[in-house]
Amino acid sequence: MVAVAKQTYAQRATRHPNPAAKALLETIERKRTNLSVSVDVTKREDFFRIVDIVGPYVCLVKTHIDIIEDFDPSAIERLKALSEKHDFLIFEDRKFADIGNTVALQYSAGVHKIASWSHSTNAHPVPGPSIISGLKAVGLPLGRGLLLLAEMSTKGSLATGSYTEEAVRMARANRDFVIGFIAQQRMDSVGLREGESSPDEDFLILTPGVGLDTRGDSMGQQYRTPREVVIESNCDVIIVGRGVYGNDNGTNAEAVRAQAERYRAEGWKAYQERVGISD
Ligand code: S5P
Repeated sequence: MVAVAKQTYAQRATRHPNPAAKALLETIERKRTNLSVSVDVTKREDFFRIVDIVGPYVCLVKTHIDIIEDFDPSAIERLKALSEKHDFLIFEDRKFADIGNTVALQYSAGVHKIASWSHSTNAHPVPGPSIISGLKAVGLPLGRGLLLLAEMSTKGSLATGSYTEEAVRMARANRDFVIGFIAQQRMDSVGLREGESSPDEDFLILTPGVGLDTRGDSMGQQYRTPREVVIESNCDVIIVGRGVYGNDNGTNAEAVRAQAERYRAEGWKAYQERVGISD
């Protein structure tokens, strides 16, 4: 069997059993982009302006819907319309971390009703497998997918070693719903017990902490380049926030567009080099 990291997105799409993962792999291949832009701004108009500019260059728009100050339900309709216009999927970066019953409510209800519009979301494995059961009860019937935070990009992260290994084991026990990890490297050989061989699985690795012009911020974030992430660490999707829209809420539309195109090109070139294909 060819290692997952050496397969093309198209090959992986044909075999993936989860509809959210399959759709993401197909979108990546169709649009030739493994870039996800994380749109972390607090005003609706800034949010939608950035999404409309970066839309053609991304496979996935990552949201923190709870930081939008002037949110109302029509914002979701507008986001869905842009997702259709530009052919991207939506990932609400909610980072659930509570007991099963609570996360099921947070995922399905409240102001944001995340499960009704977000193709994928993520959770910290810290509560143990019950967090997956809670989210799965809501998300699986809707064809959603879950990403577990197996590692973090921040300085001093506690998500290392046996914590990361247990996260991978939790995912392996729930392959119908857990589609991959937020992590800094591939997890294929992580968490295997002595004598266990690598199972036939395809977990997507989505990686934040990506930047071309700086190595970090003043609050513990650490950046690596798309090449480091995609070639050295074999990750699948690069997640870029401020590297694309800067520190001024993406006011300069042309600069945002140019950065989105730059990160898209870097991420795609690195992928092609990894799997050994050219145009
Ligand atoms: O380990 C992580 C996990 C996540 S999801 N490190 C991260 O930075 N993130 C998210 O990625 C973070 O919440 C933010 O939305 C984005 C990175 O933004 P940037 O502006 O630093 O690129």
